[in-house]
Amino acid sequence: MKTLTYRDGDTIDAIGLGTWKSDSEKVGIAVNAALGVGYRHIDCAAAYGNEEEVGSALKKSFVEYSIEREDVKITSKLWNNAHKHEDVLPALKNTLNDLLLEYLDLYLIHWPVAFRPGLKGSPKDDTDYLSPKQAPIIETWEAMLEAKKQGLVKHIGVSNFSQKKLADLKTKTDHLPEMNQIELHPYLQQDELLNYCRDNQILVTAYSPLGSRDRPDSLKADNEPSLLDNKVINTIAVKHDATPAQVLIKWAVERDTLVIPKSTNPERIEENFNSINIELDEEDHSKIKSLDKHYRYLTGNGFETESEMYRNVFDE
Ligand code: NDP
Ligand code: 1BO
Repeated sequence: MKTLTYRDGDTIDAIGLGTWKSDSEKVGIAVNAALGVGYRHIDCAAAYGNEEEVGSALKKSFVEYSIEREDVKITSKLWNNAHKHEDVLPALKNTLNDLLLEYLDLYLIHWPVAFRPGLKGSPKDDTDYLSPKQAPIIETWEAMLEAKKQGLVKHIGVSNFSQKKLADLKTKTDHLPEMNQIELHPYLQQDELLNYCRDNQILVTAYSPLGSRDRPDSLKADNEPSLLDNKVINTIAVKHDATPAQVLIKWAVERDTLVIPKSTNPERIEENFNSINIELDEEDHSKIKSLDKHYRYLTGNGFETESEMYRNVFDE
């Protein structure tokens, strides 16, 4: 498996397993199947509500496949309701407890938006948020640095951060995030943000690489474009005797990003992992380049406030 390298020389496999929307009954099967076929990178989050099941599956699979803990890179994310400096370590410790782990390999600030501490579910109105003045992102970030100092996490980063938000953070700290996890696929290629991250030695993880078609309807637009049914992607798949999902995953890998397709189906989990074996050529890349339409499956609209407090999460 191709690996990407953090600033300190540590590495992480390019293809990982996503776990958002993987329901509690199925996520354990998915994690077990993934580790069985060779995945060594699992993407989790407190907000996915399934970390306990992921933790049990990790424990069982480590024994079943004789895998050492240090050979699997496990990511989790700080939810929006724990951005206050004093809430970060307790939230991380809950996640470690649920995942049955002593440490995480990577901990990310999930979104650049702060909810009222401990808020369950989605915000109903502006009173369910903390403004950037009440919960400055630099204070959240300093708590993430403290978590790393204490050895609870090996690497720290952010998710859903625009170039502007990264640049703002850069003016306030000498320790830039090591990772930015963002939506990336042929319809949303984000070359500028990718270049900024590269220039600042920030690794990038591509989420929703297959178009996230199992998202709840409330997060879907009418007539949204399908990546898996795209004609260009399907033609390239036929050319390489591969599947459309494999083309989308390998495209992300060949752009030197990490990629975390979600599946709870053991056959598709294996298919996705095997995408590493196909090789796209220049013509494929140039055809895929022309598909960019700046289309977001996850708009972030659900995190925008009526007031000016949080508007336009991605600064576009
Ligand atoms: P994906 O783009 O990975 O798509 C998942 C969907 O694709 C599911 O319906 C899955 O079905 C299906 N699928 C998986 N493999 C195949 C295949 N080979 N052929 C056809 N269909 C397939 O969506 P996600 O939005 O889940 O993104 C991936 C991961 O990224 C998340 O699970 C999460 O870990 C992370 N993420 C992070 C975000 C953040 O804010 N940081 C936001 C969104 C995602 P099935 O399970 O039945 O196989
Ligand atoms: C709002 C959904 C976040 C998935 O990571």
